[in-house]
Amino acid sequence: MRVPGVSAVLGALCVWALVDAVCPLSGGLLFPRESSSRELKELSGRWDFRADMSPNRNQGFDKAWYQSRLSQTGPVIDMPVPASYNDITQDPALRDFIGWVWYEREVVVPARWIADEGTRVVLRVGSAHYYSVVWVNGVKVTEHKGGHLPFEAEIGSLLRKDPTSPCRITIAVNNTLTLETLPPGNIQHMDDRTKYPEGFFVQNIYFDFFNYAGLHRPVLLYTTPKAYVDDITVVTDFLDNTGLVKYTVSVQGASLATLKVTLLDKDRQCVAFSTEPSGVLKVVDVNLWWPFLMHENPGYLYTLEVQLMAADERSTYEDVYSLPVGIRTVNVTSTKFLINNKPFYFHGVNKHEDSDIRGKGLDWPLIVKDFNLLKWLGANSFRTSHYPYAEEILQMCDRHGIVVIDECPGVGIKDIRSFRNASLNHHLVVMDELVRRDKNHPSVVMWSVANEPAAEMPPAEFYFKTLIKHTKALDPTRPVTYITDSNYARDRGAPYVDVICVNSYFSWYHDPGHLEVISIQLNNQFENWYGKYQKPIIQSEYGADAVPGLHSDPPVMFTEEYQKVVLQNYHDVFDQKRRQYVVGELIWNFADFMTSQGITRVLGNKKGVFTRQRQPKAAAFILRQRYWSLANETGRLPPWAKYPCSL
Ligand code: GCB
Repeated sequence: MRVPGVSAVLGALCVWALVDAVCPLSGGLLFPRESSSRELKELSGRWDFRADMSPNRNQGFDKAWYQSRLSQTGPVIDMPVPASYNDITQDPALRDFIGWVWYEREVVVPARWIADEGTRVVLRVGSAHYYSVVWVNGVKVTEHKGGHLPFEAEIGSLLRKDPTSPCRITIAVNNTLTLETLPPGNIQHMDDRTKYPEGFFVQNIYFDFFNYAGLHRPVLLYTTPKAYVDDITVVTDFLDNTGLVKYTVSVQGASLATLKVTLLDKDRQCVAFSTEPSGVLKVVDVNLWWPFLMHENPGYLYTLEVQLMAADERSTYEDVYSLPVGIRTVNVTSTKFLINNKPFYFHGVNKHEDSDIRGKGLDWPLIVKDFNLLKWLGANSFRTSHYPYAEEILQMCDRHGIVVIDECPGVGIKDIRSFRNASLNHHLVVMDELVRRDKNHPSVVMWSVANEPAAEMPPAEFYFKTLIKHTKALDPTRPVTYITDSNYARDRGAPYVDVICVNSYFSWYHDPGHLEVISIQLNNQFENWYGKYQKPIIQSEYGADAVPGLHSDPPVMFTEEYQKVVLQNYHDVFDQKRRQYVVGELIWNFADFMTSQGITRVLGNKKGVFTRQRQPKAAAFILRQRYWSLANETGRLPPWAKYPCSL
C-alpha cells in the first residue's frame, strides 16, 4: 500500500512532461474582463467536494468519478471556492491531506452562449494547487501543472454537442510535491512497523509555509467572439514630456481583421490612436505611472482599448478588450534602482497569501484590508514571496502605485536532484506562464526566479544562467534576480542577476539572542556582496519572531521588544548603506502566517509585524515611523499624506 498513488502521480507527471515538451506556450492568457463583446460568469461559492482517501489515492480515476455526479459515486461535502480546503472542516485528515481531491459544480450556461456558434465559451481556473485535471460533462478538457497561475479551456464546442445537458464541471487537484515540482518536495514512506502504522508517509517540503491546496482563485466562464483579441503586450517609455506605448496585439480566429487601438486617459479622452496590430503610440503631456509616496498622483493608469472587427463566410465578429496601462520605465545601475530615471528605494514588505480559514483562497476583504495596512505603514513595495499572487492583487498594486518584485514558486530548491533538466525545463515553463500573465503590470518592476536555492551547489550555475537568460529573453525590459541566503563567495548564480537580493537573520538563526552582532555582521554582508559584484543590493528579508503579547525588558527572543530592537539595529545599517548601493529593505514578514508543524513554529511563523488577524505588533509602529520618514526624505508626498504628526 503506497500512498498517495505515487504511480498515479508519476503517471500524471509523464503526461505533463510530454505536454511541457511538445506544447510551448501558445497564445495569450489575458485577464478575463467584461466588455461589450465579452460576458463573464463567476463560479465562486459552494462546490461539491470529496478527498480521495483510498490507500493509493487513485480511486477517483479507477472509478471514473468524473463520469457522473460526484454525489452519485460517494459522499460529498460542501466546499467553498475560492479557498484552500485544509482549514474548512474539523478533520485533521483533510487539513493534512496529500493526494487527489475532487471538486464539482453544475452550472447553468446562458442559452444564447450555446445557441450562437460564433461565441467561444472559456472555462478559466485562476489557480489550483498543484496538479489539476478538468472535465466538462465527463470529457477531459484540460490539465495543468503548477499552482498560483491560471489556465483555461474552450468548452463551447463541447457544450454545443449536447445543448440539453447541464454543464457539469469536475476538477481533480493533487497537492503532491516531488523533486521536479515547483516548489519541490519529496514523499517519504516510513516502513518501520515498530514506529509507524501501515501506509504511513510524510510529504517533506523545503519551504516555510503551509502547503495549502485546492481551488485558490476564482473559477469562471467567459465568452469571446470566435475572432478575438488573444493577447496584448505593452512596453512603455518616455522622452521628455512624451509617453511612448509600444504595443502588439495578437488575434485568433480570423485571417483578416481590422483593428482600432485607442489609448484613453483617466477621463476617457482619446490620447492616441492606431489601426495597426503593432506600433508605438505617442502621448503628449504624459502622466507617468509613479509609485506610492514618490509622487502626488501615484498609479496613473491609461486604458488601451482594442477593438477588433472580422468576418467569415457566416458572420461578422467584433471583440473589445480594455487593458490598463501605466507608462513608466525601470533601469538598474551599479548603485541604483531607477523608476522613471529617479532613484527608487524599496521600503516595503514580504507577504504571503494566507489567512484564517480560507488559507490561500482569494478574499477581497483581506486584499483591501492589506492594502490599507500597506498604506498605513507607508510601504511602497512588496515581494510576492514565494509564488505569484492573484492578478487581482497586482491590479490593486497598479492602481495604488505599490511596486512589486514578482516571484515564481521556485522556493526550496535544496536537493541536488532538483537541479536536473526535468526541473529546469518545468521552471522555464513556469517563467513563461508568469511573464505571459504579468508582463503588462506597471507595478511589476523585477522578476525573481527563486528564493534561497542551494546556490552553492555546482549545478546551480548552469541552472540559473539558463533560467535568468530565458527570463530576460522573455522580457528584456525588467531586471531579473533571485533571492539568496548563501555566502557571497560561493553563490553561483549571482553573476547573472541584475540586483543582489539577500536574506539574513542575524541574532536570530545566527547568534540567537545576540543583538550586538547585527551591526558588524550586516555591515560585512553588504560590503562583501557589493565588493564582489558591484550591483545594487536589496535586503530582501530580515526580521524576528514575536509572539503577540509576549514582553520582556531587556529584550528576549520571541517578545515584541526583541523584534523591535532587531529591526532598529538593521535600520541603522540600512541608513548608512542606502546612501551608497543598498536600494531597498523588505521586512519578513507583513503578517504572521501558517506553516507546517515543527518545533520552531508556534502555530505558524510569527515574524509578522501584524498578527495573522492583521493587528499591529510593536514592530509595526517602528516600521511605520521609519517608512513615512523615508518617504518624506526620498519621495514627493501628496498633501494628504504628509508625514502624519501623530506618528
Ligand atoms: C527565510 C525564508 C522564508 C522563511 C523565513 C523564516 O529565509 O525565505 O520563507 O519563512 O526565512 O522566518 O525562517
